[in-house]
Amino acid sequence: MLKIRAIVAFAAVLISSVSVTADVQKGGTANLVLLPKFLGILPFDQARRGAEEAHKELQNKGSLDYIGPTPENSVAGQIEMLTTATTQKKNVVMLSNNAGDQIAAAAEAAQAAGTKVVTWDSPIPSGKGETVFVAQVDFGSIGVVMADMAHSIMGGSGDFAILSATPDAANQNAWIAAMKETLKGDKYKNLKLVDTVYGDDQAEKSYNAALALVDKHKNMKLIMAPTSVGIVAASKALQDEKLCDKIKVSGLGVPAEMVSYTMNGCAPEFALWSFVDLGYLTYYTSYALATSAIKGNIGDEVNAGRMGKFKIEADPGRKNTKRILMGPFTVYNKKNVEAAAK
Ligand code: RAM
Repeated sequence: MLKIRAIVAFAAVLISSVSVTADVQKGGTANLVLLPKFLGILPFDQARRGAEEAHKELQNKGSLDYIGPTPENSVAGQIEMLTTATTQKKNVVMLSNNAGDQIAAAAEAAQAAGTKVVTWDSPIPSGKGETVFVAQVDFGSIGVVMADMAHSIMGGSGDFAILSATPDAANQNAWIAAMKETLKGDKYKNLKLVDTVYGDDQAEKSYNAALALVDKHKNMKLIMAPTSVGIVAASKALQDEKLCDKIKVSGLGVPAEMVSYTMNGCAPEFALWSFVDLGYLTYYTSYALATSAIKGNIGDEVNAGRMGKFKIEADPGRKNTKRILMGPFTVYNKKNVEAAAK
């Protein structure tokens, strides 16, 4: 009996190791482009680090380019760069979309010419021209996490406002919609969302937008910023104005950039996922597509090295689109932010 069990166990190990190596072959050739919303901020640099880690690990004989527009020229710049990558016959463009559906035509043209478009961080809302979206966390759950942070920071009642990124940003727009949905629940009935403004993921614009909110809404208790740029700018604005005892900040931010504001009470709670892992998983997915290990169909499995296996599934947040769900979320506060910031 023991012997049989041992044989069965051994066979299981064999089978699982066969499927591991069959999935993604190292040493292939895939020319990949990592195209964030724009260059110059920490989350996208972290995603690049993850992609480079995967690039080395897979011994890709092809190239990994990291390109992006400036924040000021993000929408037009991304469309132009996607079009250029298509002309250059790149295998996959890994896109964090800042252009809403304006980029769909360029993405469809890319697909028609043989360049796949894998989105990460921020999808193409309609899914047109998109092979699959690598979702950092479930977009619906971002709405719940933000509503819960607002609820706990404001003690269950009060006015608050949103300081978002750009008005076109597909990810922020989806998260704001998800939060509004969550706010309909009884638990949140005393929370009042009084305004939504945009700082375009630019530090100075976001800083000024935060100050304008303060001037306009005298009873505002919280600024919710679902952007790593906006949350830092709002925290700094309130700190500079010595308003942190009256108005708090929350949202999505990078621990290394938020640690001082969390420790001094300006931003008691915020959340994020790992952008390094997001870059790594996106790279594995794109490499698997480029080397034909997967086709990009629902049910296809990506064997993503140190992160394990991920399945392509229907994206519950967008009609007729596909996603790979990464996760998890981490909520940061005084207890864990210092360790995460190191
Ligand atoms: C900014 C960008 C990015 C978003 C984070 C939370 O860095 O807008 O797309 O995911 O904030």
